[in-house]
Amino acid sequence: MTRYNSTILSESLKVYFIMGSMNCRKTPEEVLSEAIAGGITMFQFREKGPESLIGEARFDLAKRLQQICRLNSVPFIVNDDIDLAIALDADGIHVGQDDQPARSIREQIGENKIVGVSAHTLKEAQQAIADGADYLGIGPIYPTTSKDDAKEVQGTKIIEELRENGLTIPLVGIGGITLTNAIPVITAGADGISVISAIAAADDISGTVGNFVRVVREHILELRRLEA
Ligand code: TZP
Ligand code: MG
Repeated sequence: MTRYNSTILSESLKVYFIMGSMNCRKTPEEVLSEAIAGGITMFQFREKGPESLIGEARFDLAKRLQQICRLNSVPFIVNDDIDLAIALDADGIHVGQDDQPARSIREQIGENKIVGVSAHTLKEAQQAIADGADYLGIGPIYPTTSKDDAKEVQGTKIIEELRENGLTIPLVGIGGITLTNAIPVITAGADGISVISAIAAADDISGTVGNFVRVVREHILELRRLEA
């Protein structure tokens, strides 16, 4: 069952930026501030992998990035780490299939927080919804170099399959999404796109985000016109 208002969440998923310090070519604070200036609609703190911060440094960075999000009314989501999400009173948490089960995450974090779950099949998606997910992350849609243990590339077909099977939960596509391949993700039925490298590694972060926002919104309007 979905607890979080799905219309609001669908808006927040339009351009969902994910990063940790290891994805950044300047300070994470600068990268996040520029991404917010460009118009990102949600942020996920994902500090993991060989070069990532640990312990107090990781906690302190999370807190600083959360503060930047708060000042700008951008929802702040924590990847994987339920203890960090609770300690920071984050707006929500995102978990994968290899993390704690979504049902237990929902029980620990409560009804009023956003729970996102990565799903790769219809069965995983249905289970995540039954376990209390508010939105699903679907991918990798395209090849990605930002996740070492990424599953097989799925293309946009998986999103179409979920919609054809009647799933109405907010969905976001992830994996290798760029300005030139974002539109098919929306056409397939996603509410938005989530992006690491095409934003974090851009020379002009705010300009790139602005273009993502424009491309996604214009295409959603176009789909609505075609449906009318
Ligand atoms: N989950 C599936 S693909 C991926 C994650 C976290 C990485 C997405 O990063 P990028 O750089 O946008 O391909
Ligand atoms: Mg995970």
